[in-house]
Amino acid sequence: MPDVATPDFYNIESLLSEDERHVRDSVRRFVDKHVLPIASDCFEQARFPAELVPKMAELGLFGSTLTGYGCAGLNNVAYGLIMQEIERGDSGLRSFTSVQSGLVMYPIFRYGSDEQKERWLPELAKGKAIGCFGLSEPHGGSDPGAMFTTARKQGEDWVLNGSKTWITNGSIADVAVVWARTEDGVRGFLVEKGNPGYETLDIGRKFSLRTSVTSSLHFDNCRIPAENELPLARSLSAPLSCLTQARYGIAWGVIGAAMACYSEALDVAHHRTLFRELLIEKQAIQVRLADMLRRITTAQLLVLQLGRLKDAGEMHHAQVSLAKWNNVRMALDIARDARDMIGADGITLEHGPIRRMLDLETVVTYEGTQSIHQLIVGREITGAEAF
Ligand code: TGC
Ligand code: FAD
Repeated sequence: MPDVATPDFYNIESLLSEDERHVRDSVRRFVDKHVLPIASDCFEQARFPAELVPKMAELGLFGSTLTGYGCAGLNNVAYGLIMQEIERGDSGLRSFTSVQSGLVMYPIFRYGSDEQKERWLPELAKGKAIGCFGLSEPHGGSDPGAMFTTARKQGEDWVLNGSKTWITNGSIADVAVVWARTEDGVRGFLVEKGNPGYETLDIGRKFSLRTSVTSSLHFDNCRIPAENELPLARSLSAPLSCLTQARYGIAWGVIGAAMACYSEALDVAHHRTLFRELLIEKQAIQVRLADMLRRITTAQLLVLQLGRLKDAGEMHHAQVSLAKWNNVRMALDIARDARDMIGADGITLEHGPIRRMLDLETVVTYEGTQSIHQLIVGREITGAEAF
């Protein structure tokens, strides 16, 4: 009989090390105690639960795979389990963690100078500084190579012009990792909050990822010192390599959202009587629950192997694309099905699936839409670009 709240039908537990299990269990406890009790209210109020940031930092959840600078130095499977557990609580909070870790701390760690690392990584790890990642632009996020934001050298400084949109953590970020076109190709820059010529504007009326702050970033002759350029980022492959980190975390994270929906649908089916029988006694309901478990189990095995490849330094970014596409689709389908199995009650925030479903509409779009990931895998199979 599978565990209801956190299904593990194939005893994947036995494939985890003691350290990996320990990390997962401590995040699981944190989510049960601090995230799940407030997630629906935060969603309804469109409120980012900033009060959780210090607790998450204390648990070592930011930049957890990095070494030094106060980071935990965990392996990638442990990192994936962290993402799974956080998203079992809330996709917006997982998004915050993905951006802080994979899209801000990672590029500073990989492409930054020693001074940039010393200045930002310890503060970001402690949650005392918050970061955002500005790549997408209004013309179309799927094609970042066509970016319009420019950076021009003026004396020793760089001057940025242009705008980014749909940026997670935008207005609450102390530091923005911004990608801009220069005469020598795409480069990355650290833009600090309050820098003259730099403004943010929050995007409202969102029906998805309501617990996460999303903003546009505007650069109007924004002058930043030369030392704020990321010295080792030399082309578009730098921001794309950051996306690989975030996509990897998403592929794990959405399993948490799917687990939560499955578990709630199962619970309701155990207690609701229709046509003189409990719902769990209906064949059609059993088929739907079995199908959810099938999809969750295959997604769990997929990311575990992906994580082992990543830890061995053998992971290819097209493998991450397949996992992001498969697992987000799996979670979105399960959320919709769970919503339906709860009937009319399922459209209220008294139950989780409607919130998960709406949030997953973002997750299927950001970090590469489903079509983009299909085309990345298609290119890998055929060698032909079809973007
Ligand atoms: P393309 O020719 O494919 O690549 C240019 C160079 O980059 C290398 N590369 C990668 N490296 C590491 N990881 C990846 N995922 C990489 N993808 C490509 C590639 O090998 C090449 O290197 P080199 O040395 O030969 O120059 O570039 P393209 O312009 O044709 O782009 C192709 C495409 C469509 C795959 C790319 O533009 C793409 O991935 N588009 C989707 C954009 C996207 O996902 N944006 C996400 C923005 S961030 C976000 O959504 C945050 S959400 C918050 C959260 O995570 O929770
Ligand atoms: P478009 O690129 O305009 O795509 C529109 C449609 O066209 C999609 O269905 C797409 O699949 C399809 N399409 C595109 N190209 C092709 C093709 N070649 N063939 C067939 N179909 C195609 N970005 C950041 O940089 N940083 C962030 O922190 C960030 N956070 C986000 C948070 C939220 C809540 C959201 C919703 C988005 C966020 N994004 C962020 C932006 C996100 O990465 C983009 O939304 C995404 O890359 C898609 O870009 P787009 O929305 O402009 O859609």
